[in-house]
Amino acid sequence: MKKEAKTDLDALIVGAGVAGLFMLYRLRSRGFKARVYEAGGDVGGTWYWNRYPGARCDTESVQYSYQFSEELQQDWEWSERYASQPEILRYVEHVAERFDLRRDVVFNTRIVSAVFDEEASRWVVETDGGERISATFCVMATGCLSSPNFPAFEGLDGFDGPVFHTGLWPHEKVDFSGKRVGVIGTGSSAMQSIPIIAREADDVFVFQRTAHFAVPAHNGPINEERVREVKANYPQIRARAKRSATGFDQTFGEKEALKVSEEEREREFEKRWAHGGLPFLSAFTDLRYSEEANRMAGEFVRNKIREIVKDPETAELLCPTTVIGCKRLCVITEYFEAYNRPNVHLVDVSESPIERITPEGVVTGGRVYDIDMLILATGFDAMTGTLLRIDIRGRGGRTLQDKWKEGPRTYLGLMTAGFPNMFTITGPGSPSVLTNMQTSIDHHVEWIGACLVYLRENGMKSIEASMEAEDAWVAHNNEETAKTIRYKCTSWYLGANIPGKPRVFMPYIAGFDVYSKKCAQIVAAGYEGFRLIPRETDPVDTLVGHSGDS
Ligand code: NA7
Repeated sequence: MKKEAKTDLDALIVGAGVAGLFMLYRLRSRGFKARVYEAGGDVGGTWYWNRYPGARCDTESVQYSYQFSEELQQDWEWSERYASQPEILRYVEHVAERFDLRRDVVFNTRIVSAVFDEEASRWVVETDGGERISATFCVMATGCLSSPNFPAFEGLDGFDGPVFHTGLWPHEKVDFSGKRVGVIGTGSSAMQSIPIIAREADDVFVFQRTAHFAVPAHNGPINEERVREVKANYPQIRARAKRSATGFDQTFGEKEALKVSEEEREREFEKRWAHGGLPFLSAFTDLRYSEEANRMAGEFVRNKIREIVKDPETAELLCPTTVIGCKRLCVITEYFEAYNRPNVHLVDVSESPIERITPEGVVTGGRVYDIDMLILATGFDAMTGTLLRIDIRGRGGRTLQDKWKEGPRTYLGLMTAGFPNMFTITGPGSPSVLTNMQTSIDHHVEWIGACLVYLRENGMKSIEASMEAEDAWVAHNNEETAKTIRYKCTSWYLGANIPGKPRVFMPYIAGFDVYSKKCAQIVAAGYEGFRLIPRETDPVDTLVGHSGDS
């Protein structure tokens, strides 16, 4: 028999990463009783799991930080321009400690199901330990990249040595010395870890299916003058970030690459290459829309790779042929240089895929690559993977798996019709992974926090996206995506890295600035497109904003 559900919570939050912890803080500060359930052994989310060597944020540390507490942002000292995983984890732990958050987090506990009880208007959530908890609201702070992708390589289980996934890295140091290490994948995780592994290992074999674009981080000790300036101007910096398309305070080029001279174009690319990081993609306004402009930016990077990598054949293999910015641009430290080492070997698996794994190693192109240790840097079932692994059932017992079988459908990436009182932080349909995650998380947490206060103050028991508003939002998303050239190549944004996953461009592409303005307008119009149901009344008479759905 199922245990009786505990019913003491206003809100149950899934995930104690950057988003879930802030959600807890915000709801607590607004007088709600909230609790977080976390599969990991401590706080940190992404930064708890991704402990592979070289793991580092691709957002500058001074901008990859919470903004809800002025004291916190003034007190915390980052040591590097781009913080490493251990430092970010220490920061998140510090936040948990400083605001006494851990007392409301249940660790080592995975949520396996969440079922909406329509009569009680509450979510009944079950843990992997069989505990059942009921809460009025359920907030999924489950992260965008939290379900590691394990490709179905034949023979993987029979491999003789240890196998690690970068997204589930062990807590203990992995010793590569004297080892022949195989790395499958060449996305950010691989690019960050390969140069470090190569310093220790005897040999590193990198199995590359697609060459990814990357720009240098130019990481180093943080510039004290910059820190002083940032700390003196945090309100303005945060405000500028919120007014930008990317959620970063950065310089955006205002010209079109196709409308300037070759010299000016090269100068701008050089300047951005020398500055380092993701702002490279904002050099010109047409890089995301014009294939020709994009090709020019791509060619600039390819020429850099050709300059860095000494062996011309290897250099050519490392040169991406896709659209730059289509797959997530990687921000690297000495990745291409690693191929100048005699112990790093690039294996092209684009034409002849990995056939199988034997006890000795990796088989491709009819050859066995003998290795002692295998690293899967094979990415994630992004944005929907974690949500769809939970048995989520909304009105009429409809599962989220069923509702999203053709791809995710949401209103603003915050809610999905038929699943009242369930929110997704940085869910599909919101700018999320195309922005500074901290800006997007901050926005969603504040939006949800204010929404719950509004419901309480107005005597509402539930809120739900209307089907009509959701359909319109999905259509708007698709229209915006179709305008860009990002849609034309394979990436995890499109679900293309997971066999059988519907091809839907998941993040909202029109920019954080446009998006957050829309969210504010919707609230100002009385939560337009949402259905709010008062306590103790007939739902049919109480439609707010857009009316009616199925
Ligand atoms: P990514 O960027 O998804 O990279 C995964 C890599 O694994 C990529 O190079 C894939 O090749 C490769 N891959 C996946 N499956 C296979 C198979 N079956 N055979 C060969 N190669 C394969 O994940 P990361 O962890 O590096 O980065 C994720 C995000 O974290 C990143 O975007 C940042 O936002 C932070 P493909 O390119 O699909 O051909």
